[in-house]
Amino acid sequence: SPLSSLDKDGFIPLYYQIQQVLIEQIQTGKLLVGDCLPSEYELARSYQVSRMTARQALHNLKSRGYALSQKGRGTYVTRPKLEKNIMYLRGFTEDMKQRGMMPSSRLLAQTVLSAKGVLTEQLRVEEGSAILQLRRLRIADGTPMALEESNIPLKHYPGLERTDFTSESLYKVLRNKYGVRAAWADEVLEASPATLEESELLSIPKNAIMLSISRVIMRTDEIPIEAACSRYYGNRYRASIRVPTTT
Ligand code: 16G
Repeated sequence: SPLSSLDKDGFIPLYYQIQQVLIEQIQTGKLLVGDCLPSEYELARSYQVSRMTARQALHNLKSRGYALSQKGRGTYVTRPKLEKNIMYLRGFTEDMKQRGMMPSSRLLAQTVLSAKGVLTEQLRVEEGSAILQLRRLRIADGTPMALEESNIPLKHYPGLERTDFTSESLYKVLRNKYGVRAAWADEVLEASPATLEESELLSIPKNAIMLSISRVIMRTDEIPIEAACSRYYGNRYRASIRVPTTT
């Protein structure tokens, strides 16, 4: 029953729990496109919550594209948006712009090398196949934020090595020139002290704590886009995610 499905003593807000129950019903087909959702009043009554809480849950469903309200018809389920932001993986340039900061880079190296070892597995290419490697210092509003190494399999992106990455965004080029769309990434986060080179390039203390984010990012057709490692100075950066719950 609705009553037993809410965790009233936990720290997950009630509106969020209700919203997730409704989303699950939509995703599993218990509620179909065009079906009416319970009204604010009905939700409040069956979950024993305030009207405000019920309203918030419905509001979120609408803003996330699951539902629409129409006078005289109530709130009904709509076709979900084709692409949702959860799977949208931002590059550094885009990320900084979104925060209202001015991104720039210092290109430390741009080389073509032949794949071996773990890179062949990550990028799913044969030994010796051509990889474009970029090493960049990533800067936001004039402050160096991270040292980044990117490895891109040229097999899938021929000619990419001729782009001048002094100021270009890698993801922008991949998107605009190669039509690449990112689907998902495997990421590993770990902490370690800065190397001497890193402390000099980032102008940070020797042995400063770095947050390393390594990732392999994949296209919708399961072809690898990039194997990368970004090393952020721990005092200038932290990572956060929204963890979905299962209801
Ligand atoms: C991010 C990515 C990095 C990618 C870069 C592209 C992480 C940890 N790293 O920094 O892999 O190469 O964006 O940025 O997310 P760009 O489009 O500005 O070149």
